[in-house]
Amino acid sequence: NWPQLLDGQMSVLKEGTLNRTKITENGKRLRKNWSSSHVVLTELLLLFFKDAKSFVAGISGPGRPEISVDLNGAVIEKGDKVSSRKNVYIISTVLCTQILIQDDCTQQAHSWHVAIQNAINNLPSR
Ligand code: I3P
Repeated sequence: NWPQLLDGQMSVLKEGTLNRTKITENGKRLRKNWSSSHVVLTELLLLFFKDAKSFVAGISGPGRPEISVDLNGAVIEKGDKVSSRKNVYIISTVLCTQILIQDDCTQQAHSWHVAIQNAINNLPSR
């Protein structure tokens, strides 16, 4: 199992494999490009790594995340309307970036939804 602390700063709340695609970046629509990703949820960030190996390599080292989502002000909702896939959730950030996450296993997808929503609800107030 992974260390409790990531670079001594962030606790890992949940991690595992999910399909993901970015559909909007800074308000600009992107072409969907689904791929499998090693996803790491921390108290403040949702991180998407190429694979588990690059997560182990260290967040600031060679294994830095491909996508880093700031959970502050972010919203997660069901994404059925934006994809033909099942169990899709859409995460929208303050800076108008949107990521879809998906898993064929309804249970898995649901547990990620719950975990991410909880992390958003539990963000330290400023
Ligand atoms: C897209 C690809 C995506 C699909 C998307 C297509 O085509 O098939 O998988 O999204 O549908 O446009 P292309 O490979 O040519 O870019 P979903 O799998 O999420 O349905 P969309 O245009 O309705 O978003």
